[in-house]
Amino acid sequence: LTQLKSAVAGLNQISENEKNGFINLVARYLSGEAQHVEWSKIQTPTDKVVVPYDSLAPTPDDPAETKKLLDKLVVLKLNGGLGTTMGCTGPKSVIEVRNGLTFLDLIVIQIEKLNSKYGCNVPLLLMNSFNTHDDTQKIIEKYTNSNIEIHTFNQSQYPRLVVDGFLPLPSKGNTGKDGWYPPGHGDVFPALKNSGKLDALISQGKEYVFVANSDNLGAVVDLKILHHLIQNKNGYCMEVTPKTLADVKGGTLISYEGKVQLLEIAQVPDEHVNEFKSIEKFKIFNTNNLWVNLKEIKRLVEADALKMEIIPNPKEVDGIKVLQLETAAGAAIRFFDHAIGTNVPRSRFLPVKATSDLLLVQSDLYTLVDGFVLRNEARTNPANPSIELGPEFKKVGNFLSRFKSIPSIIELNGLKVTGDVWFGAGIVLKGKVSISAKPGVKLEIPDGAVLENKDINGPEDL
Ligand code: UPG
Repeated sequence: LTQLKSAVAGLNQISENEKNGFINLVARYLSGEAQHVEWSKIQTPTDKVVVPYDSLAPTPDDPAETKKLLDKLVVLKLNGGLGTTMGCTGPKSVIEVRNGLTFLDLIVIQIEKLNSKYGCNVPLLLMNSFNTHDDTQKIIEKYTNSNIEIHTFNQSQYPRLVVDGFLPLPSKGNTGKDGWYPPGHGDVFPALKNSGKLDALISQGKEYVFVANSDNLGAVVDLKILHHLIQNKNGYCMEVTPKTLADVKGGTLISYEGKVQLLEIAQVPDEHVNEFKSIEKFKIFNTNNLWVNLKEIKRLVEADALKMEIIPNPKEVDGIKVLQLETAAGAAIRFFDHAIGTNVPRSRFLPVKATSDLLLVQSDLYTLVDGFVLRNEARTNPANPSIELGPEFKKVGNFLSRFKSIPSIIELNGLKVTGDVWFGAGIVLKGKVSISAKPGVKLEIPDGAVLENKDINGPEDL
């Protein structure tokens, strides 16, 4: 650690706060702080701890009261991540989701509508990383004349650690961006404080921050939750939602030693992983929609009390094995006073992680109203269709070029596409459809085709 400290001291690209934060994180990691939980102590949280959304008190009818509530709120979107899984080089939030509007556009429209409806001033904060700062800054210029305040701040920039010798990659001569990483969204709390934004917001009379992943289209301001938290003085609230087989890797909320706590798959002993993934024992998972009291954040950050579990993330840069240590914002729940979860409807979790999700939100399964992505009531099945697209569809650009128009999927249950497949306009998919092009053969689905419970392996099957 002494060697590491002196190497880090010489990194003049980062601030003293960042150097200290990094050294503390590595020291905690090396001390081998317990990451695993004692399985027998895990308890299912009661309805008092994970409050069903429907049992939250109704919001006040008086719009003036609503304005007062909203004036205590600030919305923060986690915007430090890149869109690499979807084949984009810049921030994920600039991907066009629907009608030519990006995640960021939709977020801004939603808050604009809220502010004009209630005459309130809910500001938008974007937490960027060194990876997303420049691009985001350029893009938000177009909102200068909107009726919302947009603030940005950067999260920390930490050096990647070379596994062999445990020294920072940048001090080994790697001077490019690859030498660094943003240490996970758990960094949001110290980053808010270090940027000066936390104190500024508190002095403006703001009380709560609503934190959400920028790619979750369902993460819109919810008055009922805000009202409940203010009434009950809850320091922290995590929105969870019933787990389906598609979410088995997500973190879950448990009661542990008298506290509510997030349990992530990384903390689960090997012999219990299957139990963790089952949807019988752990029925809910974290949407990462988090509501947090600003003064509580200040108190805990200043006391250096937010010691979230460290998630080691091994990577390789130019053939060198490196490690990045990260933390997650949801894991902070156990440090806050009167922390609760609330079990919300699935509509509050509509993430776009891959082009298969993009297919869902661009289709007739959803409509766009005032920046809100709403599910089409014509679909009777509460579950969304499962979509599996081959590697040819992985990048957003390739995905878009392969559809003349997005098919109608209201009555679809499952779609699997493999190989060089191209979709015409006005196609309707129903039931279970599998389309597979033979290697080296281009398979075109003609305009207007209606495919119901079909297995298509070539033009002869159409
Ligand atoms: N992000 C940052 N900084 C970072 C890392 C991520 O701002 O250093 C942002 C990222 O841009 C995205 C959000 O944080 O908007 C979430 O990151 P992502 O990698 O997409 O999600 P995970 O961290 O894998 O999972 C989070 C929670 C998990 C929850 C899941 C719901 O940790 O418990 O189930 O979100 O999607």
